[in-house]
Amino acid sequence: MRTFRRIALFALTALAACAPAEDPLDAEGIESVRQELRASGAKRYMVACDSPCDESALRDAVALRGGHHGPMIGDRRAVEAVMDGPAADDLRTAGYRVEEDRLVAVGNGKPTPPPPAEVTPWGVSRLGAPAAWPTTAGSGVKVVVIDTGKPSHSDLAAGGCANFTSERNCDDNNGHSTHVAGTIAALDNTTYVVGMAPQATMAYCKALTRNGTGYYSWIISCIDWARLNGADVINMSLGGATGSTLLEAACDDADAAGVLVFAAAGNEGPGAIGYPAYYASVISIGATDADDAVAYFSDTNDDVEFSAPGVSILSTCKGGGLCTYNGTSMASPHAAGAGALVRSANPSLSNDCVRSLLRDTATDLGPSGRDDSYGHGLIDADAAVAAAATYVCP
Ligand SMILES: [Ca+2]
Ligand SMILES: [Ca+2]
Repeated sequence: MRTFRRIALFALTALAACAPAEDPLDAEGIESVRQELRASGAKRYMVACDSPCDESALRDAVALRGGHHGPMIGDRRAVEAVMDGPAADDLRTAGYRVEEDRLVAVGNGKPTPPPPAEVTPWGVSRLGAPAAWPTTAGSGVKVVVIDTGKPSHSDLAAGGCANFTSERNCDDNNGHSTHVAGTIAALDNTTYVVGMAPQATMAYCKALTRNGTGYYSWIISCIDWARLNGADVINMSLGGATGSTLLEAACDDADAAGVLVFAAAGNEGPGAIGYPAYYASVISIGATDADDAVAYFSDTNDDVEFSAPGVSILSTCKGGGLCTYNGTSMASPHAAGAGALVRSANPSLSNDCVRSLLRDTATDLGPSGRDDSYGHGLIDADAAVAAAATYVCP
């Protein structure tokens, strides 16, 4: 049994937040059995029986035919099973009801074809990025996205990638990283969308697998990789509810090395805390909507530093096209993009100085001054870039 804690991405697949169900067959001991069975052409099935059949009889029936059974399904007289076709047929012959267990996908949005002309997403406009582009669009700044891997999309420049997950390659097979990357740096090229800092150099570190989860150890490896490979900015649209001294140390080291570290505040709502966002060395970003209201899911706590758009965010979609996501996962890359613009406008500013500049230029919202929902307010990329060249650090 693994004892590592898992960390999850902070995109909501729908506005109704719901915890993803644990895959009941996903225990590591079972995984190797599944792989063997799959190698022999086995599939997932649901095997049901009628009264008076009981659970143990059902499991025995599967095991007797060389299959591997999982837990009971809901309140059914049915069990999950992995087995080959002849075993399934044999169970049917013996009177069991056998169905193939197929995948259901979340409604993250179907890719849509490119709009007739390039769209500037509302969040990019709201933070004033287009007004900053005559000064800088992020050139010379390297942003590392620690997420589900390297996108493949015509509206994103190619970037390097390191993979610390158990998956074989660095590709984004989830879609979360692709969406996050588009908000930071979708190209200014007349198609699809444009990101906050379209001339920033992008790189990717894969710390989350196709189902959007990964171990703290993988995140830590990615933070260190980014620091040791010339990152100026890190975006982590992910988090877990438990702290880790190793995770905090990795964030502290990145900050000390001059890497601006942005993270999603979290999607657990008022009073909740997510890590790594909660660490002092990490800039915690909450989510707002098009009316500048705090998103209901956005974590509010004494560490939220800024807010940025995170509701109905249009960006690049895995497989091509565009799709709309919600979450503090979408707010953090807006802020990271703004951070890239500021760093590009004046590379000599220290991290503390950049944070101070972002604070001094933010649009205060809600109660006057810093509050636990908006932090210091909505980031204003235009004002921050305009002030960067001559900013006097406090
Ligand atoms: Ca574009
Ligand atoms: Ca305020």
